[in-house]
Amino acid sequence: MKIIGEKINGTRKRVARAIAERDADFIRNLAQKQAEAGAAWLDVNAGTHPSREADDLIWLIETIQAVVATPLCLDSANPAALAVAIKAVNKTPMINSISGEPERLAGILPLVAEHGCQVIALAMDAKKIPETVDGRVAVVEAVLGQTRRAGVPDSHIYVDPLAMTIGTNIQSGMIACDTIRTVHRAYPEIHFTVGLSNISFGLPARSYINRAFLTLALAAGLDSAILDPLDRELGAAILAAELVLGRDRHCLNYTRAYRAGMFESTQT
Ligand code: THG
Repeated sequence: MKIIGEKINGTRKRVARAIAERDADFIRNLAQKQAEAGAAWLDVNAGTHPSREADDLIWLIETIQAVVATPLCLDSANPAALAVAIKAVNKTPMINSISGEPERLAGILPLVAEHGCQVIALAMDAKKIPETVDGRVAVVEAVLGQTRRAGVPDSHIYVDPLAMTIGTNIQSGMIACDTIRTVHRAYPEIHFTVGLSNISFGLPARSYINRAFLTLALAAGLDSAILDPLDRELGAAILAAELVLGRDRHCLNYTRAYRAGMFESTQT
């Protein structure tokens, strides 16, 4: 499974401060730590200041690229900010995200097609996030109709079924898993991702819930996730789940991680 490192996110207080103060050391450290921990992409979210978002994104991108070569996942719903940010990246980025919302599709899909980006497609439209699996699958199918028409290959799409907190809907975990399973069967080339920690929002001892959900979602077809790559317990749970699912040939990743000391009970 590929990890999208979540830590450079301006909705987190400490990161918001680092962005406001142009504290490059703090951002560089987050980038290096996540890259060393094996993140395949680093999510970059400048926070929610529309007037500053493009400038803040450019500063983040340049600061990160000065220390790591890991590709970036540009996390913004703002087409204008994304258009500017795409010009600042060294490697073709992943775009986070499009949805069934017509304005977002019209603004972002042409950028994705022009630059050959991978893109996260949320299972929601302008109205809302559908409550049922059938509703989410229908939104995904409509979005895939548009991405195909724009010439974006299915293999560049990462469908995010949207994990909503189980605290307000006890079925949330199964709705996300069944959405993945259904889309996976109909569109074998499509990838999947999920913002892992949403599932446990508002509940205690969240890490157990996150790990149980991740394991079940992996079995349904999940092949990437937005999470904290520095969480070693979570990393161990992922390795074990992939091993049991038959996705770790000769148990190589698991045994290598063991030998590297990954399973020793040290804190990150
Ligand atoms: N889907 C997609 N993109 C997303 C989300 C999604 N982007 C944003 C978010 N959801 C995923 N990213 C984060 C980033 C940080 C946290 C949660 C989700 C977070 N961090 C904790 C904190 O800030 O205190 C703890 C982590 C830490 O200790 O470092 O909560 O669903 N497509």
